[in-house]
Amino acid sequence: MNEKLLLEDGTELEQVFCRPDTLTDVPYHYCPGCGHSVVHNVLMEVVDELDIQDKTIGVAPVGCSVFAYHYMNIDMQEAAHGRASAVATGIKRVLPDKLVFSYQGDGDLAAIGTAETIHTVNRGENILIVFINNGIYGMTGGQMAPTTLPGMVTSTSPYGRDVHMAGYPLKITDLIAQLPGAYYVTRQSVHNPNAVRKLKKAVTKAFEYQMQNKGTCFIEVVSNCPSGWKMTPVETIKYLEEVMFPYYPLGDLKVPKE
Ligand SMILES: Cc1ncc(C[n+]2csc(CCOP(=O)(O)OP(=O)(O)O)c2C)c(N)n1
Ligand code: SF4
Repeated sequence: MNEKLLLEDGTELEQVFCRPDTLTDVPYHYCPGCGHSVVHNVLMEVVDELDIQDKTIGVAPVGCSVFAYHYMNIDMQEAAHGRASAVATGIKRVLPDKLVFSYQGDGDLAAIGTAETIHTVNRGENILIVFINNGIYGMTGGQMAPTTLPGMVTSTSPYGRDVHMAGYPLKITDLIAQLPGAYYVTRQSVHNPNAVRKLKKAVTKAFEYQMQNKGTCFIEVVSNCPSGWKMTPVETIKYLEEVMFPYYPLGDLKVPKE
């Protein structure tokens, strides 16, 4: 980055963006407009900029991002559904000098993995947990997740989520922020360039805190699932702004005191 590009006519251009070395050349399998790919880019740009490619270990979930290890050019470990934060705990304890993160969807982290998530944060494990909340089980056909909004239509709630039958959406990030082991908890998104920049800052901070052994950093990204929501990518952005963000407000939930 910040290299000069010389055009054929002699014009010099400053290069302000390039594909980070930390992303492989493998094309993403994600649906068009899906937030997963943008979050992958952000994570790897930060790893690139902090020059930590050789010491970062990611833990991939089960869900649409199950193949994250194909794209992130770092050491990666696959975890069973919901167990990514427990696997990340093991890796970090054995290799404390490495920077470890788990990457998990809402079905993975807030349904089957609820216990692992809460206990990992409660122990204050010195890892980063990246939580992609698209309000649905994307990979398996768009079923209702704990995070599905009231009235939201999914393949298992065709008349909309009925809270009297299925309960209320689980704001697991709000719970996490109450735990003493949580050092930095924030809710971000990738629905526009400004949001992407904010997410990048949050990821950078989280890795820096991990270098200082501060405890668990938890970043929720309120994301979209055009296929599961049965919307165009543009329609999902409107839905995020008008429906998802009022329920899952963006911003920091817990910031370090200093
Ligand atoms: C133990 C176990 N239970 C259930 C499944 C089936 N399964 C695979 S992915 C998934 C849900 C994924 O949804 P989410 O974590 O929200 O990620 P997304 O696909 O939306 O990114 C489920 C239920 C599984 N693979 N293993
Ligand atoms: S099903 Fe949804 S979460 Fe999965 S890749 Fe497609 S848009 Fe993304």
